[in-house]
Order: sequence, then C-alpha cells, then structure tokens
Amino acid sequence: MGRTRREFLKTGSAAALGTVLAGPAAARGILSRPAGAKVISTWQHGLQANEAAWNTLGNGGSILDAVELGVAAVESDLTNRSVGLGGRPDRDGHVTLDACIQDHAGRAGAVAFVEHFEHPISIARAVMERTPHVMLVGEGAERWALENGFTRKEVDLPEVRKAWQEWLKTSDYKPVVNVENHDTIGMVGVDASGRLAGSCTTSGMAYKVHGRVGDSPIIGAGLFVDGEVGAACATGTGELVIRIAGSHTVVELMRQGMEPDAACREAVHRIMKQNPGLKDHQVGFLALRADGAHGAHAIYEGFDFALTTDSGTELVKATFEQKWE
Ligand code: SD4
Repeated sequence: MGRTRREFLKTGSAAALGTVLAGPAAARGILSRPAGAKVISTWQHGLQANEAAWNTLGNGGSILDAVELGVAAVESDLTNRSVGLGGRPDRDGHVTLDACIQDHAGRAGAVAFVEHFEHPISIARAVMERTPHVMLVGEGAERWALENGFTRKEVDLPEVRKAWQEWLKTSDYKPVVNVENHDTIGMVGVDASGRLAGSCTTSGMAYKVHGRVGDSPIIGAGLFVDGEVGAACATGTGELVIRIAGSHTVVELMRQGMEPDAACREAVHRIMKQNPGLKDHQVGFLALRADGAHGAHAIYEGFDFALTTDSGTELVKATFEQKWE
C-alpha cells in the first residue's frame, strides 16, 4: 500500500526538504501503480519531469505533489539552460525565475522575478498554501521565501557567464525558441481518481530586460487548471501567450466542447491572427481534459512533449502550423 499523503509530505516534499524524488532509485521504490493517471509535460526535459511525477504518484503522493516534484527535478538540473538556476540570465547577467502551480479546486500560487532559489515551484506552492495571496514577486518573494524555510543557493556557471558575455558584444535580443533553444517546463496531470493539477517553471527568455516576466508564472497564461473541465499549459514566447490568456483560452474552449487538440490549435490560431507576419516565435500548448484525453499544438514544427500513462512514457511530436526554417 502507498504511504499516506501526510507521511509522503513529511518525507518527500521538495518544499520541506529541498530535494526531489527522481532517478532510478526512486523508480525502484514505486509502491503502487497509479492506474488511469496521466502526466504530460513540455519538451524533452519532460521525460525527466514525468519520471519524478510518476514516482511521486506511485509512492502515494497527490497529483499536486506530482506536478510540483516533477518539474522540481528539472529545476535541480544545472545542465538545463532554461529552467532553474542553470538557466540563461537576463541582459544584466541575473538569472531570474518564474513559476506557478494550480490545483484541482483552482487554488493557485506563483512567484516571479526571483533569484537564488533552487525550487521556485515549491515557493509558489507555499505561497498558495500559506498566504492569502496568489503571486509574490522579486525582492518581496525572496524575503518571504527566506522567512518561510527556503534557503538561498548561489550558482555561478562559467559556461553560462561566458555565453552571456559573448551575447553582450552584440546585445541582439532574439527570442528564438525551439527544440535546440527552448525554455520552460509546463506539466499538467490527472490522477487515478480524476483530480487534476498543473505546474510551470522557467528562467524565462534568455537575455530579457531585467524585470521582464513572461507567461509562465501567470495563472491563465502559462498554466490554467479547472478541475471540472481540464488543464492546459504553454511554452514559447510568453508575451504572445499572455496577450490571449493562452492556457485559460484552451481550457475554456474545452469547456465549450472542443477536443483538447482542437482547443490548442484554436489558441495557436488566435496568436497568429493577432500577430500577422509573425516569424520565428514559437508557442506550444498542452491540454489535458478532465476525462484524461490530451492534445497539443504549436506554431512551428519542433515542439514535443513527454506523455506518461500506466503503459509507459513516450516523447510525442506535437502537430504544428508551419515548418521551422
Ligand atoms: C517565457 N514562456 O518566459 C517562457 C519561455 C518559454 O519556451 O517557454 N520558452 O516567455
């Protein structure tokens, strides 16, 4: 039998321990199979995230624990240049992090523009669970995190610093996002009893203006969960996603009866219509309906996502509008 949620939280929560259950050891420790559950998450790093999320479910964690610990595994990976403290900095050389989380009941927590914390997703969850607020940003968020048991972590990666110094020579901001150059992990999941949750975390667009916040920590833009209908998350150029309240749009379209993939396609079409002549800006959406059906769609070829069910994990190529040239 799986551990109770309380036992799990005592021993397994990234918020409590600053660590994540991941990797083969955790996989060997799976106690039960979460039959009927499904987890999907953006890009290839979704494979790593889904493994951690699935292990969390298998060890008796809730779907909220799973989406937190799933993306936390990617936040801890310092080789990842688009999530967590290994991410590329803004134009002033600061790595600033954005994250949000939302549960089945629509409770939500978010942090934006925070520096020097390994797990912004866990701070976001703590904001949701321990404050009357949804979002804390910048210095206030950092101070609140320190006061609430999170510890600072200094990371200085010479390779990242060197690339930023190289970029400074031209200071040409090109928010190109695709397979080789993507940011953000967004995850949506449903457990065996039909409860939904989602999470999203990023270091944002490389070399952004200091203070810039994208869609990823914004409920309704980078992530939206409505337990009665479904959940969606987004990746790509955040400004485009914010302007159409992207993830909320996808969920509302599903509420009106659209299939998850059609809902993602319609959201992509709205972005393209709103930005005629748009080039070299990728956006991709993932959708998960409350009955477990999922869908995805992107502007350009190259967006893929990790899909995990009780029959295994696969990396799936999303449908798209245009070839990336
Ligand atoms: C942002 N949406 O900060 C993020 C970046 C991203 O794939 O997802 N890139 O705008």
